[in-house]
Amino acid sequence: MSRSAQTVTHAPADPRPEHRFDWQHMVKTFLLSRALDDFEEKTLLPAKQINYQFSARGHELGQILLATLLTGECDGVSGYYRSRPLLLTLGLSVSDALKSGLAKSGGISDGRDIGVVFNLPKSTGPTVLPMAGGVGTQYTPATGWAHAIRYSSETLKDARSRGSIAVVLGGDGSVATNGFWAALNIATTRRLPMLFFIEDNGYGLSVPSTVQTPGGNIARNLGAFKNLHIAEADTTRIAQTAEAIEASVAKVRAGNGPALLRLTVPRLSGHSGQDTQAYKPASLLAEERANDPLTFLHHYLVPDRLSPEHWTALEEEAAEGVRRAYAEVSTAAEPEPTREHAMRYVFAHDEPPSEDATHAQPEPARSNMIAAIRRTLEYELKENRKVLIFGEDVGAKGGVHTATMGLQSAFGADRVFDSSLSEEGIVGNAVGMALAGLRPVVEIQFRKYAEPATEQLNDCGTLRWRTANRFSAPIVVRIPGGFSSKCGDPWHSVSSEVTFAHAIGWQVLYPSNAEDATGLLRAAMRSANPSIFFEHRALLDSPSARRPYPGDLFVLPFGVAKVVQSGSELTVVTWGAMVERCLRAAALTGASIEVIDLRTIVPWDRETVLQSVQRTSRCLIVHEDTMTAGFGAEIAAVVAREAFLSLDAPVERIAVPDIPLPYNTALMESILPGVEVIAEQMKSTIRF
Ligand SMILES: Cc1ncc(C[n+]2csc(CCOP(=O)(O)OP(=O)(O)O)c2C)c(N)n1
Repeated sequence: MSRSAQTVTHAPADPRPEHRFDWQHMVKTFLLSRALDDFEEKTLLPAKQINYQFSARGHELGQILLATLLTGECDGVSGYYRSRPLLLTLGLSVSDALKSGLAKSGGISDGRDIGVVFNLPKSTGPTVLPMAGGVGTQYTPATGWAHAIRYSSETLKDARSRGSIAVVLGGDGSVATNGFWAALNIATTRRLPMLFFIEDNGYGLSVPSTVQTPGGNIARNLGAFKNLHIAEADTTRIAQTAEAIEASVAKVRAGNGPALLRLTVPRLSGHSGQDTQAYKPASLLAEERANDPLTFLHHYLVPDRLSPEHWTALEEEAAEGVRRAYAEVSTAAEPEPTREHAMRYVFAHDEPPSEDATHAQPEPARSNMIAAIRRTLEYELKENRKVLIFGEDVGAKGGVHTATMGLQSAFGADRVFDSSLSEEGIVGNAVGMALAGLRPVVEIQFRKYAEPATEQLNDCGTLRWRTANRFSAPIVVRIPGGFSSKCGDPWHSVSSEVTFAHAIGWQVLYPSNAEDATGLLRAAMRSANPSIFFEHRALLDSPSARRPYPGDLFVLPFGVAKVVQSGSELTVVTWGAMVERCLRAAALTGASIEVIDLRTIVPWDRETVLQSVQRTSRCLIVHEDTMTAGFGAEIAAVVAREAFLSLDAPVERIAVPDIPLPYNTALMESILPGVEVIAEQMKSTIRF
């Protein structure tokens, strides 16, 4: 028997599972969802009261059946813009649904996000993870939730999470995304309790599903995928659909690893309110209308289980419920969201560390930076069982930079482990874990290789804001980068910390020595906000970055620069590997030069920089990132504006020109800010 024949299950034709479902309740929710779509499509959209409308018309049945089966205390669902029927079943109120579309205060996001991008926090029962606008982004966070369920139940012995599952909903277009494949790999290789719930309406916007996966059927194509239970159902067949959903949920709940269920559904409206569906032939539109699951549900229940009068009464009740909620929402003295309010919730406020914690308790011997990082990770792993560390090669090998050497054998493979080679997977997985309350610390092997994770990183940064403080994912992403002591190259030596400064919601930490690395990493691992922790490759074992290990309790505050050398003639602002070069350059000039190590890029210490410039009247910024729109440009703009009257010379910048770092070592050094070049610029700025 072929593998696909073994794993693809077609549910029996008509087992009539009527006793297991509260059909009347389901009809109510179905009709409510229809009434909401009707009201939006026929009233609010033409009146331009809402700007986005993504009708769930045609998708309701499967979602409602699924939602009624999410009975695990720690179940988590990651949905997308067509998932409103599921949310209505799980407790989203009609007025919150309407408020979200109308961009009113309250609702799901306080007018911040488009109406159908939902979330639903729950202290018990199914949580709906924050959705996002990007197709495919819903997948990898769901793997993190599934992983957290298993970790909580098996390692932390939390009885609440036992038997809980993660579910991710997606359309047939979404199966072409990187996120889908990253999540599928993670879920199947780790055999996670996760259900992929694919609602195949035959189109991704205007593109047919045959363009998304060969033959247009992802379930059939995945027949040979190991560790994946596969099922299919057609939502015009009510009993078959109910059976297939029930069986898939049960399979995952029983701990048999992940499952993928493909439901065939019609899309009965355009992709969104603006879409006329001109790309669909009239015969297909007619066929879709004929395949409306609501008609089939009616046949299935009326008159045997529900009288025609009862059905009609439920229809009227649903329409009336929507009208009533709209009347309340539109007339309520609900304040419009304000600008002041919209400025909140990018970051949570972390309590500053205690005075004691910021004082180093130095050991006699000096430690290099990588050993300091390893010790910090080790201590935090010991202190907090919610800390997990993963990434490429961080397990048995201990990381290509050795930051996690020995940690897997000390703490076990459930705490420190290798990930698949997918940066989107690593970050999205971490986001889901953090949403579930764990404290993941992930390693991206080299700065450039964070690029595949860009979407997950950006969405993680805006998560607290988008959900108006309902959710956050405080992950730590360790990223080695910059030139190495031996050579550079375009792949392993990228800096580009400014990219993360520009991404909203990230703390960006860039230590120049072992002591600061310890204090900043520990602070990041305890922060309520996500952090990028930049590890400069040339500093990991450089003598200049060695410091006595400052102790297991040492923590540094963010946004507090260090004046590493005081001076009165020039302020130099720098960070990372340039700190030491600037100190050497300053020594060559014989002038009195203040050197400030910024230590954290977001937040950055404006006060220390501005106070220094006000005294010295001159400012030079030195960084390794490329010149154009490097972070130096931001500092220069602030200094030019805020210290304008104090300046006796133009604010100067030295940075790498706008080219990648070359491999040839001498060539690389000619590109990097060199000690002599820095010294010359220092002298000329002082002379100006
Ligand atoms: C990454 C990304 N690319 C493109 C889009 C624009 N877009 C929004 S929905 C959509 C089609 C998605 O189709 P599918 O996943 O099948 O879901 P359906 O709308 O059919 O339910 C596209 C192209 C997007 N939101 N995100």
